[in-house]
Amino acid sequence: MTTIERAEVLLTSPGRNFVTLRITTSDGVTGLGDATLNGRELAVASYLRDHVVPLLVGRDPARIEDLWQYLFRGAYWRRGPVTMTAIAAVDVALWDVKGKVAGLPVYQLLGGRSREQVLVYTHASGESVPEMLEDADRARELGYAAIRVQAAVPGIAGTYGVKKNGRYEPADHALPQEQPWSTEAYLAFAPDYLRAAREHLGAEVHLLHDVHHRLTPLEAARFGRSVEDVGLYWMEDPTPADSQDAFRLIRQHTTTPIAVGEVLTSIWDVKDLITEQLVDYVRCSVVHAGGITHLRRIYDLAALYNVRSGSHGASDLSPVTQAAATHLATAIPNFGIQEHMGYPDLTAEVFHGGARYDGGALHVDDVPGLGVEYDDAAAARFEYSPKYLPVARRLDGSVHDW
Ligand code: CS2
Ligand code: MG
Repeated sequence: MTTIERAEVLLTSPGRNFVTLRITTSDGVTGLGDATLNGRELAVASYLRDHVVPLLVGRDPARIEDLWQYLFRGAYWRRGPVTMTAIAAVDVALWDVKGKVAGLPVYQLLGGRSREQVLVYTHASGESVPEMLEDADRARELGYAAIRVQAAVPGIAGTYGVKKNGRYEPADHALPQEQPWSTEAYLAFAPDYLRAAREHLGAEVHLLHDVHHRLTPLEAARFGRSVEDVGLYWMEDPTPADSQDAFRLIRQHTTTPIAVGEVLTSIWDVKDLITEQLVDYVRCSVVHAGGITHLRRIYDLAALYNVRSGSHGASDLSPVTQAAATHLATAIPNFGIQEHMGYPDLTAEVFHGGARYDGGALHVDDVPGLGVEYDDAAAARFEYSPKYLPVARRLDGSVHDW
């Protein structure tokens, strides 16, 4: 019987930190899984190295579902981003192995093509509205039909989502950077710049906006109503999703579509959002929601309630996740849109292949598995060092959701 012979936890930092799990079978077949949890990478690396890898060696790599159940139910302590990211890394690596053994791309194992390509959206931002609009024009020139727009709020240094020197990387400090936040200033400013973006880009471009957990349910309801004329594709994370109930209030007051889920890591965390149709898109990701096996379950539940996928795909989700997400998005019936920020140039020195961007969409080729290869020699050149996401503080000094 073929067994799992080795499982390596690989840390590297080609332009940004990534954690990758590589599983090698007794037949010499390898599979990759992304284990990157931005700002908490070492927690997942240890969970894998110290508590999962010793349980994997000697097991049958073909038994993906059984291993998922074993790692989820067998841990006793379940759910949460660290556990579900570790399980995801194993799951995705085993789907990669299964595809290579079968000689099929992973999307074929998931039911085959439902679409020719995977529509994506990218980020446009600016320290000022003109700068944001210029960035959006650059995105249009690159072929994007869907653009997330974010502008710095005057007087609020370091507003969420605004690029620095042409790149957006929030986890860029050795300790959490404290950023000021003013809901009043944001609410007084954002609707106007979203309207300016719609006027500048025209009606045919999908416009998205990430509120990033900053508003109370009532503030989010009012915000959603105030921008209904903009015709957003979605407003994302309008309020923290710790309580799914919070979205009932928002839903009662606005028809602006809602997308939630990038920080939610299991079907139980989004069950009510889906079954009560409190959201229009679920943003859970392959890397943080238990892998292809679990995310497929989330999107199958969503399909029953006319909720579509809108998976998280920021640059802190590695090219392994982007490939796996594109395979899944190629196959599922209720695909909506996939986030695509691209990566620092150095990242491609370590991760070869995977999903390919072209003309506003991601594509996967018909190579067995996920189609990503990991270059150890290159990875060794980029040493991991801890980096943290910012912490937000209101103007009175109290902590706010970042
Ligand atoms: C953001 C992310 O892409 C998004 O929608 O919410 O940039 C998020 O802030 C980071 O992935 C956190 O690591
Ligand atoms: Mg987001």
